[in-house]
Parts: sequence; structure tokens; C-alpha cells
Amino acid sequence: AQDCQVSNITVKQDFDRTRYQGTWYAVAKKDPVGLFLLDNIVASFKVEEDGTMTATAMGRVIILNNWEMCANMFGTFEDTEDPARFKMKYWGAAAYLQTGYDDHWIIDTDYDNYAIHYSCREQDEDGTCLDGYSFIFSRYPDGLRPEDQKIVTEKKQEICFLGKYRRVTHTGFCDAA
Ligand code: FEN
Repeated sequence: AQDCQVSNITVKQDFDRTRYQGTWYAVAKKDPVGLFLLDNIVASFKVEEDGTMTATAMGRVIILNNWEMCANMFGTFEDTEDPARFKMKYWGAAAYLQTGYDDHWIIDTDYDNYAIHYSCREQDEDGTCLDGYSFIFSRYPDGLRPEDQKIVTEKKQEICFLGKYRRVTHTGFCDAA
């Protein structure tokens, strides 16, 4: 999959949404074009009674007039033929937050420590990703274990986003909210 074709990107085999439930801390992200979450990003995944995967996410944003806010985001995941490939519908608790509908793939996870999410919003004519985003999540706010960093670096390379990530800091800004 190192040819950077979106269609050649592999995802987590037999993704188990039940084991995936609970809290995940973003430790790094690759931003898309446009508005996004800045830092202090924490997500919580849940499987609803009808089997649908849903999630909430908090993250710091700076709105007009340089006002710092915690964005409260909601997502519902529509299933596809592949258990690790979803369509994510998302919206914010506040009206000024953008809504969207993205491809959302779980590239890899061990359920207990690390996870890599990938979304390509726009493909180039050559089949590579022109605009996309990615999150590296950890079960721990302090970051990834050294043994998981190696796997994550390999996966960043496979999805052709290596070198495009920024660390996501956790300062406690959204903890009270
Ligand atoms: C994910 C975890 C699972 C749940 C969800 C996730 C995705 C969240 C996204 C957030 C987008 C935020 C935006 C913010 C915004 C994968 C983390 C749902 C995709 C678009 C501003 C900034 C400034 C402004 C207005 C709005 O709209 N920010 O003036």
C-alpha cells in the first residue's frame, strides 16, 4: 500500500466495535483543509442497543474574536461491507460548529493501547489523497507506549501521512466541560 493509492489502504481486520468502546485520547493528528479541532481532543466510543457505533469528542477550538471554546462533537458511524470502514456523520453541540459526512476508517488498533483513524475527503486524479485527516489515539492521556510507537510510525507511512502529524497536547482545557 506504499503507492499511496487510497483504494490500496488496508484497515483493521475483523474490527470489533465492542472492544473499541470507551475513552481514547488523541496524541497526534493530521489536519484536513479547513476547520478542525485544535488540541485537548478526547473521544468516547459506544455501541448503541441497535448495534450502531456512536462517539462523542471534545476538543479546543478558537472561534471568531479569538475566543477559546471546547467543542462538543457527536458522531454516528454508518456501516459498510467492511467492519473497519465507516461513513461518519458528525455535528457539534453548538450551531457555529461545522457538520460533515466523511469516510472514516480504523486502520489499526490493539483495543487496549493505540488506534489509528483515517479519513480521505478528496482524492486526486491519480487516486492518492488530496485532502484528508487522521488521528492517532491512545488509551492513556500521556501518549503511546514505546512498543506501539513503532507500529504507529509504520501505519503513518502506509497511509502516506508520515511527517504530516502534529502532537495533540492535553492541558486540561476541556476537562471541566
Ligand atoms: C473524532 C472521534 C469520533 C467522534 C468525532 C470525531 C471527529 C470530529 C471532527 C470534528 C470537527 C470539528 C470542526 C470544528 C469547527 C474522529 C475525533 C465526531 C471531524 C469542524 C470551528 C472553528 C472556528 C469557528 C467555527 C468553527 O467547526 N471549528 O469560527
